[in-house]
Amino acid sequence: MGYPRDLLSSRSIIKRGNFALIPPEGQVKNVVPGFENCDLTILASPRLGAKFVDYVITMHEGGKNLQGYGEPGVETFVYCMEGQVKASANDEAFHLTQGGYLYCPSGVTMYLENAQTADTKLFLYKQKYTPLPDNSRTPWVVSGNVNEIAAIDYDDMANVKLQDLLPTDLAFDMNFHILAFEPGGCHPFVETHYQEHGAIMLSGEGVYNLDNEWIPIKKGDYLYMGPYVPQATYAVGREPFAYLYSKDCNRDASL
Ligand code: UGY
Ligand code: MN
Repeated sequence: MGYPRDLLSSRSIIKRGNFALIPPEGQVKNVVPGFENCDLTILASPRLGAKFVDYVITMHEGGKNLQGYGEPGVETFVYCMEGQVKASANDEAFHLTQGGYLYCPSGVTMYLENAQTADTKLFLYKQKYTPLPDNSRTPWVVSGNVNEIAAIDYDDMANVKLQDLLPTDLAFDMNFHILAFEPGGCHPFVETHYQEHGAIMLSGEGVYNLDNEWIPIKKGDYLYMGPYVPQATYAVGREPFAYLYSKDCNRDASL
């Protein structure tokens, strides 16, 4: 990096509690104990108004967290964007390649280790788990790969596909999804909802409406969408505009 080649400028937009765009160019490295040989950036967090914490991590050769990630009462999720990682939980190993993911419920520690000499890129998440009021069901460890999950038409539109990564079971208080829009595809309406999202753009380009501002977004960008922020997108460019995002679910609003 060093001296800038032009006037300093940024595509970042930060509106705490409402929405935020954090493009890769502005991201800085954070040290988080337990992660070794990793470039890690904390994205959304309670400081931004989110109830969860999202990170992007580049694991270099030998990159790992063998001290364990997770804490009591907290659920965690990791998604492999590029490369391959050996993940483990409850003494079970999961070899995650591009599109692979692992969810660990509260009480289960996640261990991560780069499984190649080249860099591996991960998206990581944690949130305090909200149990069911009667504690009748609790979530379990889930692993899979989005390349093996059926993509269904989103709201009867053949040019927009949705994938659900976690079970649609009341035990889970959140889910991860991938939405993929063919160029020209769009949301059926501008959503305004109670739930919040953290979203990492996996491919393509779109123009995103956030609180009625139209903002160009592309692969690598991160979006935080707070509760009730109006949101929708039109996909542009030449390849599908796809993003991985979290959404809270299955729980009543608390007073
Ligand atoms: O599930 C959702 O709320 C999703 N359609 N939101 C979004 O893409 N911004
Ligand atoms: Mn939404």
